[in-house]
Amino acid sequence: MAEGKTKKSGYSSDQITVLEGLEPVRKRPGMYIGGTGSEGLHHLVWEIVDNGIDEALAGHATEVSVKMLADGGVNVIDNGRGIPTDIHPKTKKSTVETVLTVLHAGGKFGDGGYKVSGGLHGVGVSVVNGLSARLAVTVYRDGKVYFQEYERGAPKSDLKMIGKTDKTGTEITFYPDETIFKESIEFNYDVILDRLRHAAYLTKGIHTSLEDEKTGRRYGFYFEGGIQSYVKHLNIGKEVVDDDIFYVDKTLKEVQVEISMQYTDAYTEMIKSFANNVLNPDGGTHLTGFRAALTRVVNDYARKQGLLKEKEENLSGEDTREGLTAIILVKLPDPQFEGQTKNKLGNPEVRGIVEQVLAEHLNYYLEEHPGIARKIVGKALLAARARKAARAARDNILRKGVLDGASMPGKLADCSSKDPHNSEIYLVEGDSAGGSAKSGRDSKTQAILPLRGKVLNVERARLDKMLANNEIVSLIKALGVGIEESFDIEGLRYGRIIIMTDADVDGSHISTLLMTFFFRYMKPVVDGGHVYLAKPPLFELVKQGRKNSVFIYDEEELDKVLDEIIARRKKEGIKLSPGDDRLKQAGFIEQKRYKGLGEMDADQLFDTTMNPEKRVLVQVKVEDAEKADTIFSKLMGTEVELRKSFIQTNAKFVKDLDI
Ligand code: 0RA
Repeated sequence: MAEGKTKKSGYSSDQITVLEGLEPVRKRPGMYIGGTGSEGLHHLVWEIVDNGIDEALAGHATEVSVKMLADGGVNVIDNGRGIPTDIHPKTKKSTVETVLTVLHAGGKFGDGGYKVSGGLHGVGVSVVNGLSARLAVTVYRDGKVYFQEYERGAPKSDLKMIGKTDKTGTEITFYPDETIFKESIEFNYDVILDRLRHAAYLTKGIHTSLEDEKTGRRYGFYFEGGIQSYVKHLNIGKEVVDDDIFYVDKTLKEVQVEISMQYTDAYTEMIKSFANNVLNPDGGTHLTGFRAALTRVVNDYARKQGLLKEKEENLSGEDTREGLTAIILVKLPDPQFEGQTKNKLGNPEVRGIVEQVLAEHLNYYLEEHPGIARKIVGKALLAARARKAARAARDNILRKGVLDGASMPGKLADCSSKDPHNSEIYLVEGDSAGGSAKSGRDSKTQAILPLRGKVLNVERARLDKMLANNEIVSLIKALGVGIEESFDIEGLRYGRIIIMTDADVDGSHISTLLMTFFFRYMKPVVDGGHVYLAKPPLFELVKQGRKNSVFIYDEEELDKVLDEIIARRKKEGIKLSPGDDRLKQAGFIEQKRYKGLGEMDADQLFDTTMNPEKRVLVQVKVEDAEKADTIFSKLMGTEVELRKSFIQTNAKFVKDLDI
């Protein structure tokens, strides 16, 4: 069979070997880049960029620039050492060709401590090559310029020396293969920019930049402060306890520990931990070490200064972290991750190392900055007191039995099915839409809980206040999972929790609030993939007699649908109405814009937004909920101006989730 292929395509035997080498990637791209949607497509960029960042981490590069080309390609340049051009002993090809055509050869061939990157990414540039229709590589090294081109992973010729240079580095231009990325091969400027911003925060001394040839947009990042700048960025819009930002960078037993932190007046903590520049959303040994040191040092200081009296109990870890924003970054030769998703750092030695580094430097910092130290301790003492008061108030409320008993909230229209796999609950904005949803629903499987007004600002509210809020109590009771210590995912009464709000700014605010609530208080519900956003239509294209309307859910979809219908009508020989009114040409009499759920009657609401056969649901992923959480802190920040601008620029937030 392979022979047949050879003849047909006329590949040389060398090329066949390469194709066979990269075949697994083309056959199962998902295994290497997660999928062939937008995320997978962007993974190609990360792969190349991360190689440039690796060079910077190893102390050989200071720049990584990305250009989105007008013809759809992506060009990435770094000023690292350049991929070696010598003949590789194993493959007998240039190392450049080896790195680009042999799976897992992208790494630096296990030459000791160098390759600190990855864990999650770092599958290798060969993967990018295998998934590109075309790829060109230019290497600047040893005073010379080398060049090679590939088509669908196969080299068009050997690596050639094409000139002289005094630079070093690697330049790769690739064109994603549209037969693999069937959905789209269009890159998103903001997504790439965000990645480059973070790369610049995490890698001290690196300049990253992005240019979009089509729009002329360009932007560059360089943060002299590295993760200190990152903390500053995260705290924009928050009141800080002191302008000074704690920072330490120390290497102990081959593990480089970098920590930066600053307290704000928020109630929640925002601590991000990274290993070799990869975010570990579930923390791990670095985070544990960090927490241990912080709790110990703050308590020791408070005791020593008499701020905590002998008979008073220690501040809890939670108290010392209230309002804290921190970045923990460790770099180690052999990172190990726990679990399938690799979201948690596992190396046991890291815990003690981080703890020791932080304890030593924080101790020193507090001694050197007594003013700040007092404020930090004062804040933790306040947190402890508030927490105790809140707990007492909460217990008091709980004792009254608000969450007890089988009684369901009055506003809930429950479904008759008691099987969570076969039940879903719609959380509906407003009583009027709630009413329509109740009449339109399939009462066997669909429960409706109308939520009035702005739910509750969970950013500022503590649990006692939350339990005093009827909407929140109704929600907790309806879901059946309890809260805090009593939280138990096993009690979940519905397999799907669907947030249904208007497609406007208020609606996205409410869904952001709800996502934040789930993220903060019911994370396993989000982790389990139970939370969804319903997508009500934006337009109805109305036909004569108001029958067979077509509903449009996305602004961009409108033109496409009209195009399709007009084309089809032409093909079918239907005489189109004269003039250039495309709506009429497509056979509609009106284009109705929906501003809110309340404008639809019960049947329409069911048909467009709740009918399992037709509706559009967007599953809320943990990243989305986390994003909501961050946006939320900003929304609720104390600076009103900032809050305003944020609501305006993020009015389309819910839509952004739909990637
Ligand atoms: C193999 C070995 C070395 C560096 C690289 C590959 C390398 C790959 C890429 C991809 C994009 N930019 C890159 N920069 C470097 C080590 C080089 C040495 O030991 O001199």
